[in-house]
Amino acid sequence: MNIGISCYPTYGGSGVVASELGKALAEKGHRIHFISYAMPIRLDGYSENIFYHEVEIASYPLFDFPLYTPALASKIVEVTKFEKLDLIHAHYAIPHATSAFLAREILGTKDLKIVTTLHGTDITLVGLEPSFLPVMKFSIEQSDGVTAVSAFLREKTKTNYSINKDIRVIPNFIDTEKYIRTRKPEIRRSLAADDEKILIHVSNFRPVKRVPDVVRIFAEVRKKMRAKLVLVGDGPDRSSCEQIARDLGVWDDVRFLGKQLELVCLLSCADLFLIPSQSESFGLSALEAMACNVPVISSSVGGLPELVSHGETGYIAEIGDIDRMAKYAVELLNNRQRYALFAAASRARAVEIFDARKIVGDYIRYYEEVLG
Ligand code: GMT
Repeated sequence: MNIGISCYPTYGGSGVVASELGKALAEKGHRIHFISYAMPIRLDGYSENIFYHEVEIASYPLFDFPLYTPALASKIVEVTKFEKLDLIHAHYAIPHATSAFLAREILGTKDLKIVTTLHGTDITLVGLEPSFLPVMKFSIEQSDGVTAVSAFLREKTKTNYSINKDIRVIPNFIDTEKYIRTRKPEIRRSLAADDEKILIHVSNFRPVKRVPDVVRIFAEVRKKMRAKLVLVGDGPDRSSCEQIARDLGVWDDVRFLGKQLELVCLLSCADLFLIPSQSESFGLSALEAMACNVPVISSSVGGLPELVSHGETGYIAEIGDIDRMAKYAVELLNNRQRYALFAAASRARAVEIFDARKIVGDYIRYYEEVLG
């Protein structure tokens, strides 16, 4: 197949999923054309089947804002004409599905099929803005195929936008051969002493992730045991988290590592992953941890209960219930036997349900269905 993929190229999970899917499809011999305003960060290395088409956004004194949606549509038109795309896969509905629809109208053909994957805040937050909602609903309804990364997100889409269309749940995935725990004693030693546990969190530090809760949970855990907290990523809440760590007297035990590309070595040193989000349609970072044998403590929102199996691969608590999450963490870290079971079950769940080989196959079958 000749497949166009439009996505955000930055650190967000939707760009990661789009890039990993494209790479896996290219390995199977499909020709993949990424269309975006910058090179997706995970598109490292050369592949004869991967092509990147950059969207140029013209500026003009009259334009107060960059006009990305029409620029992307024009690029999709160009790539479809010259590369004979069978299908365009839009990751994160705004504006990718809208630009794809516009491109298809301009081309005047029904031969270019549109598959839209809903990722999270495109449905739960941004799309609900009155200034976007009608366009979102329309773009989803006009797509030939729609997938959601969790059953939670499918239901939210149907109820919030009154959409009756069939939405297929295809969960996020991970390459469990790449995401595998590897002993890294020198890195572990740089993060914590031998008798200390390591708790880890990875995110873009946006308010929706509730990273301040991560620091507060850690401060409670720290009262009961020797431990370090490793925070990976950066974003608007980083400064307040640094302040909270100082206020709670745990500054010396928290490592702010900022953005990191290589996560496996860090996850391989960790004992527990914390994800107390306010909203989370899937939680890709938690899956990455599970694949590296790291149990997860999460909030009970969105798609997290579809990923974390309570009492088997981790624990789930209400949003903001810092005491309970800290209690779960201490209990698990202090129970060597139960911990070993949870760590093994985390890896097993990642491999059995969310492995790339299985899920990429689900996408290919879905494309074939849409192409008829
Ligand atoms: O919505 C966001 O925070 C950004 C979005 C993205 O595009 O990066 O993340 C969402 O998509 C990820 C990949 O499917 C999911 O793992 C995240 O759970 C989801 N984020 C939220 O729902 C908050």
